[in-house]
Amino acid sequence: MFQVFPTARLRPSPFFHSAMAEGCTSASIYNRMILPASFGDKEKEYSDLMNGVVMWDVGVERQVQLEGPDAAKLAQILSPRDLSKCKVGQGKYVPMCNHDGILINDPILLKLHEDLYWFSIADSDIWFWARAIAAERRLDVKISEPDVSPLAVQGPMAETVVASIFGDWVRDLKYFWFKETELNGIPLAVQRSGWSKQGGFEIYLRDGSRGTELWNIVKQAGLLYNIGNGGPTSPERTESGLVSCGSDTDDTTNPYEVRLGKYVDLNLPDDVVGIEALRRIHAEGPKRHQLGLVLDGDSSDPLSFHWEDITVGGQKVGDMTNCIWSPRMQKNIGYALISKKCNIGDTVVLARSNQRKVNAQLVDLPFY
Ligand code: THG
Repeated sequence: MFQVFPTARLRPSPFFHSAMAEGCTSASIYNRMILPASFGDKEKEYSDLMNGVVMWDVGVERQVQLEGPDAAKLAQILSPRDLSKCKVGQGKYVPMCNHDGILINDPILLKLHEDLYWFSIADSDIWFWARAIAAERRLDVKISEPDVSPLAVQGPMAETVVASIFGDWVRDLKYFWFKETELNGIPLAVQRSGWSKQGGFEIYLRDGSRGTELWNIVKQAGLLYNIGNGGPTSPERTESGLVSCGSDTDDTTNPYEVRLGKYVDLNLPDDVVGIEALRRIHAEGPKRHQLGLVLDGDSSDPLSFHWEDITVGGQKVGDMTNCIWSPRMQKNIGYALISKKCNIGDTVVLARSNQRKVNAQLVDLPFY
């Protein structure tokens, strides 16, 4: 029996003990934390997400908090998406780039007050990055990782469950908008969001000592709808075309290559990190793009744990960055990060690491 020990280097989320008690069987590491991935029945976890409702411990989605007179200024410096119209209570999906225009994270930004923001981050150390940039620019802003951990409720029945807990006001939340609230004195924020396209909410727990209590409240309310356990679901996110920064990207990938160009505003001032590089990349035209792959056959070993070469005529033209069995398509599908010379409709060859060569068609994303 393999065991891991939550420590300062592998921090448990406030929902960790509940997830273990519910029978979590596999996990991933994200932001130096344990991300529960499965509870032993992936088919059920997928079908609960598609047809019912699931709850996920996504406490690994850490918040990088910017607080103080220059918080808004720093938020804009850190992101090439125009934030000038972002309202208090609104969230926005924002690319984050380095000075070379390379994507380093793709957080959701939440504006809590005029001078208080959270970047709800993907898997990379943005806390360091934000502090360094703020110090170099001599900004008056405090940067911290607050005690805030999201619990996701996803699926077509998620709204019913979340409304039964908080009231009908949650039904009026627009996508990525949120409201600060509390439940039995537990401080929370509730947002319409989540890393699936099946609808739902994320409940941001703002007191880590009350994780089990919140878990039990959601579980209890969900019982009526057979709420399932699970975690961010690879087949669904792939079918839905969601980006996983750090999996679908490497350390040379810019936002234009992975369909995030629409979130870049090139007219922003020059002090935005990466904006000059992004203008150059945009003018020259990105060299690669992200397309869908539909693999031939019903290969029994679809999982790709690392990138695999895509070739045409024996020449490498790109990489397959993920691959998974799609229950909806009954095919192995994946993403290609591939030369602009290759396009939708083309057939390519996957030089798979197990030596087998598999043909695949390039298609548009998202699949659904
Ligand atoms: N929720 C919260 N934090 C997060 C994630 C989350 N941090 C890590 C990671 N997920 C951030 N990445 C994404 C990627 C995609 C989306 C959300 C977060 C997403 N994209 C939609 C799409 O691409 O269709 C909508 C984007 C839009 O149009 O605005 O939802 O899930 N708290």
